[in-house]
Amino acid sequence: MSPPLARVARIDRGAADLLTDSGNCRIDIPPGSDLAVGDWVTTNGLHLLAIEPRRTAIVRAAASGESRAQILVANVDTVFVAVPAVPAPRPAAVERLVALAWDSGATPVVLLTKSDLAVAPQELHAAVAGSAPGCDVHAVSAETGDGMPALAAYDEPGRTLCVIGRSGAGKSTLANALHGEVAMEVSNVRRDGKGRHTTTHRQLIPLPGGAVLIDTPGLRGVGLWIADEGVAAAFPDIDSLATGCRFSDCAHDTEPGCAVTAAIASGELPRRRLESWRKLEREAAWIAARSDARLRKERQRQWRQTTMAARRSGPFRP
Ligand SMILES: Nc1nc2c(ncn2[C@@H]2O[C@H](COP(=O)(O)OP(=O)(O)OP(=O)(O)O)[C@@H](O)[C@H]2O)c(=O)[nH]1
Ligand SMILES: [Mg+2]
Ligand SMILES: [Zn+2]
Repeated sequence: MSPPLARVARIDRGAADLLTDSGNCRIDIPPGSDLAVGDWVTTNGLHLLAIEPRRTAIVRAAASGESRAQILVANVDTVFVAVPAVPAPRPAAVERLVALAWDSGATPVVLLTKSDLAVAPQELHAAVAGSAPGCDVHAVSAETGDGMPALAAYDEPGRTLCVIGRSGAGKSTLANALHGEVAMEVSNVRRDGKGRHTTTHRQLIPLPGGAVLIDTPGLRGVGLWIADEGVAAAFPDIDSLATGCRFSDCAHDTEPGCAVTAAIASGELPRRRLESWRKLEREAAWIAARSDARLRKERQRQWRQTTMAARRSGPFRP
């Protein structure tokens, strides 16, 4: 009989908290292990035996001087991209997080958090939706409860949710509201509107409907793994326009017969979208050039698997 699977809920230096069908436990992990929150593992009760293949992963690209990329969270189905209503979100920042979420292999859902603070809620909603074509967008306030019932639809057995966004976006407040009691510490944003990096570890939290949610520290932006696939998924408008360009390798710059620049000229596509796309494409190319081939292969395999994979059931089964 194969040993039962457990789910990694939290990792501290040298140890991991696991959720199992028969309660929680803590194991030692070997130095250099690339274990991540959300991983499914087998153990002998004390030590890690094996990590199950990951269906999806959010990855931090190797920083200079490091040889290996770091898996931040694993096996996520739905990524909540938390975008606070205040200060007014920058479209490029939303596009970047959405591309990152797609690239993980999961499906992004944009949450316009702190909706109680929005001055022009409808305009804000429309603007954010324009930066996330094809994604569901929900305005929510964890403070007043406004819009929160819509999120219950995501809390179903077997689903793994993850919330990402900059520090102070309200991720932990949202996690607590969904969990039903305080699981994560929360603190006020600074007077300049920036967060305080209150959450410093990733943590998997069970939700009442049978899903689990992974709360994460505020993203500082740079250094996260984005590849062509994620950028293409975040820009379906540009991707589909590009099929009408005369040249298949069109850079949508000064090429004749470019359907993308034509769409900008006609007002169909905001120029800003193309600029944002270009920036992310460059970033993806840069990451690909300096990443190791092994990880790149693993990511490609994950992409193929997730696009074909049927959802499995049971909160404590991969
Ligand atoms: N008005 C209002 N404030 C909120 C809401 N949600 C969160 N906040 C406030 O925003 C501040 C930051 O919230 P956190 O939940 O700590 O933000 P976070 O995204 O987890 O931040 P980090 O852990 O630093 O990444 C706190 O003062 C919260 O009370 C909301 O829906 N409405
Ligand atoms: Mg937090
Ligand atoms: Zn073109």
